[in-house]
Amino acid sequence: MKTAIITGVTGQDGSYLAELLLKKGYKVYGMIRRASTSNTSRIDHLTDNPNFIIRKGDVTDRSSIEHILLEAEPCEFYNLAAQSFVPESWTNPVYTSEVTGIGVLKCLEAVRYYQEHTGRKIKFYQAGSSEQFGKALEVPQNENTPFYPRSPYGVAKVFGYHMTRNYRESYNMYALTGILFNHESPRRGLEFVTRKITHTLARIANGEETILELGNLEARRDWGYAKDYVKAMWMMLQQEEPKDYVIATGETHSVREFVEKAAEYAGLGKIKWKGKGTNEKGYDENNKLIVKINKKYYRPAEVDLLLGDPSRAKKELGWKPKTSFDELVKIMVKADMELIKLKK
Ligand code: NAP
Ligand code: G4F
Repeated sequence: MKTAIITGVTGQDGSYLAELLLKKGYKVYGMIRRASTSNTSRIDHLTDNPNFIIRKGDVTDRSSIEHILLEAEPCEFYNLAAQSFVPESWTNPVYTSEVTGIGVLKCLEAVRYYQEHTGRKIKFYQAGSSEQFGKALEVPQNENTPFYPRSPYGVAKVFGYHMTRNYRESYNMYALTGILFNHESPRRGLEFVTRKITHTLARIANGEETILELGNLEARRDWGYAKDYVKAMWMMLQQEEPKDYVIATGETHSVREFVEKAAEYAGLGKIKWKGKGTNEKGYDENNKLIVKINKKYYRPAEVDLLLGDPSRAKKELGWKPKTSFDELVKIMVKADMELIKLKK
């Protein structure tokens, strides 16, 4: 039986990855951090599985990583833990660097030390991000595109990427970074733009909310489905040689397109836009105001356009995204409409 450790198991990706590995017959150790209120809603449905073991820990505390390594004796280690919300990284830049950047180094050091002292080998996955490309120097972005991060979060991810590559090259470790473009799902946190849109529009459609307030409608992202993307993480670690891979759909859409599509699926009809810039407003098919701009959601520095080129992953892993942009929006709106009805 293969054993894997997942840090960040309570997050969107961690929960889908745990499901995938358990289905494949793995024993999964999930690291969770102590919280004063429950943070396990995305994995509660897995806790009856005897092959799913939860251990307390924190990637800023190397000793906690070492304890889990000694107990689990894993063959794969997925580091998904991060302060992952970009705006928060301007509010708490040092904290973000400690968790999202130095946390990677602590995992790498703990794995290196464990390998040296036990003679066992571990395959290490680092959750990299398209935010590393930031103010992208070429379009589309692939594994050779230079990085130009635009936030403390992006900088921390670049640090994690370079550390992972350096541990691979210095210590001959099996360590790689998956450079994943935005991926979403009904389990996405409510502050990220896609889920904020689908959840708020579902509430508006159900008469529980009136307005969706957003920032930059023109930002473009390459959005995929999280379930497709965790499969790519696993596939990367099944290769003979460790290599970094871009995982993306190869399509880009604006926030505006996402809102328009989601409004249609939520039964609000085709949005009519009036006004310009921060005065722009969106009206539903009954001319009711449903979208407006709030300056507080603009960022100090924006990533305007992300578009990934997943050719290497397609060729070498045989991976390709299964879920289209339209399907993704539909899945998320449907899930939020059902959630709102359940709560009623
Ligand atoms: P997420 O939902 O925000 O989950 C982040 C996870 O990290 C949560 O389980 C969180 O625990 C945990 N965590 C935070 N600080 C920690 C610490 N100090 N020690 C241990 N665990 C900690 O993020 P996600 O969307 O699943 O993303 C997973 C990873 O992929 C992250 O590293 C993210 O930066 C990266 N990534 C995501 C995307 C995307 O589009 N989703 C794209 C590229 C890269 P709590 O539940 O207790 O907060
Ligand atoms: O959904 P977002 O907050 O995601 P962002 O910043 O692209 O980061 C996500 O994807 C990264 C991969 O590229 C991950 F590494 C990272 O951990 C995270 O998962 O914002 C997307 C875009 C931005 O351009 C933002 O300015 O949407 C724009 N936006 C417009 N109005 C908004 C809003 N974003 C948020 N969160 N909230 C708004 O009201």
